[in-house]
Amino acid sequence: MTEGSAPLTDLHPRDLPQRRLLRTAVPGPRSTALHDRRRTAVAAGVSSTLPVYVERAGGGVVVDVDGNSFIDLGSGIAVTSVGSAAPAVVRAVSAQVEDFTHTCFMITPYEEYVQVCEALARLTPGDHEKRSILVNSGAEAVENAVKIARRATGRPAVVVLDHAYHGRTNLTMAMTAKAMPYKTGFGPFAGEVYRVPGSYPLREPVPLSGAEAAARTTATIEKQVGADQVAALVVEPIQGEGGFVVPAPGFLPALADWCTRQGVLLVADEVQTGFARTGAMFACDHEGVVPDLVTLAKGIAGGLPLAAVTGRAAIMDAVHPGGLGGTFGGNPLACAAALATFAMIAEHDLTGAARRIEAVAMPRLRDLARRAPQVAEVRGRGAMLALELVRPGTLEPDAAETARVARECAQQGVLVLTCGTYGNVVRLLPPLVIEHDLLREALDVLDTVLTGVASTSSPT
Ligand code: PLZ
Repeated sequence: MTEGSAPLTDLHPRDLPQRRLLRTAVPGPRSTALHDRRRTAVAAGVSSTLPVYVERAGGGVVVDVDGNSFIDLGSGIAVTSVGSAAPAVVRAVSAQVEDFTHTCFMITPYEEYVQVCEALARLTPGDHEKRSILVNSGAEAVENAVKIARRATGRPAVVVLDHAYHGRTNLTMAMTAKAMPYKTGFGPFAGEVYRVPGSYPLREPVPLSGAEAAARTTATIEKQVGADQVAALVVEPIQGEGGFVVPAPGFLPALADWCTRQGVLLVADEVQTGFARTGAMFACDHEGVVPDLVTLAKGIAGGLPLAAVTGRAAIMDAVHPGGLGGTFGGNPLACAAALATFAMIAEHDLTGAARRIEAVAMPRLRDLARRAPQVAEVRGRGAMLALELVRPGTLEPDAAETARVARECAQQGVLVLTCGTYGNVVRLLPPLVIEHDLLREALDVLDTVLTGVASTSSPT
């Protein structure tokens, strides 16, 4: 399944021009017609950020049914890090689909599942012995991490942080912080989930070091839950949906130390941050943190649905045979895609590519922040970057301005996403294979939209 050393030209679908091009208004007539049709068939609860209907996507662009070509700064929410329809992924999946599409690993297993688990043991933080289970979505990975942690520790409680996002299933809704749109009206929620403060440097009433913020977190757990009741502390090393919140340095290591002392399992939810996105293979690697369990999804398989829990062998193997599973978990097409994705990350140095994206974008965003008074902070790592928007001169979140920025960028052919507990964060998650000229062009558009002034130069 591993590709030989692929040429650099193999990064994008060959016949898909890497350019921004607007042929119609956004959305165009074909997208508008599809959107009308959709309303009569698709549940209203599923919404779309930008109702342009996609015909093709790859490299750094998404092309819609009206022929508009958008610069993609979203990667389908941090999924297509190797690009959509990455040639190596297409080849691997095409070969696999000819062999077999499904047998169910719980019925008659296959080598690709084992290969993915071997690779995850090698790639994830720490050189201890590890085991993995493959599932279908980030939420399912988090669910399984909690099952495993409870079974291994014999303890009931799960602790999560303010601003956390862990999914939309019943248990993971309880673990997710934000009520609207994720939880409102969907209760009652799973029990034994406790929320405590984390580290959100911009919004601390008093500046706190990472160690001080961690002391607040662990003191709250000790007081309100009791450390000996806690199976797992589940933490996103950089919070995703909650606002691309990078904790103060030292926060994660201090939590890891406390967990070790208390026999609490540290679960790193690397669903959004994983697989080279932040300029390291995993965000925990930036601070040398070695979690007991890691949840993985999104960027793992070049766009195919796959997720995993990887963790210490003794903890993972505490679960009785038959205790974990699912019909589709570790689907062979998704496994083939994952193996091709891992090979692409290594062969094309995509962790380095994420750092190079940061090197291009960060100075531009910092310069922009000096000129755009609504930008309170620029933050993030690698190709996971964000601007938090406020009413100028205050820290009051400005969700309306954030929505305007995303809408106007789209109208100018640049796809950016928003996030944040307060809906006031513009986030940038380009595919790691995006060409730098295309990235610079997208940043020019973002600059114009935020400042109202046409930007011409790229100070890089
Ligand atoms: N953990 C850290 O970021 C998914 C959610 C989009 P699934 N984030 C995008 C939406 O509105 O549904 C996510 C995450 C972290 C878990 C998940 C859940 O992953 O694959 O969406 O279930």
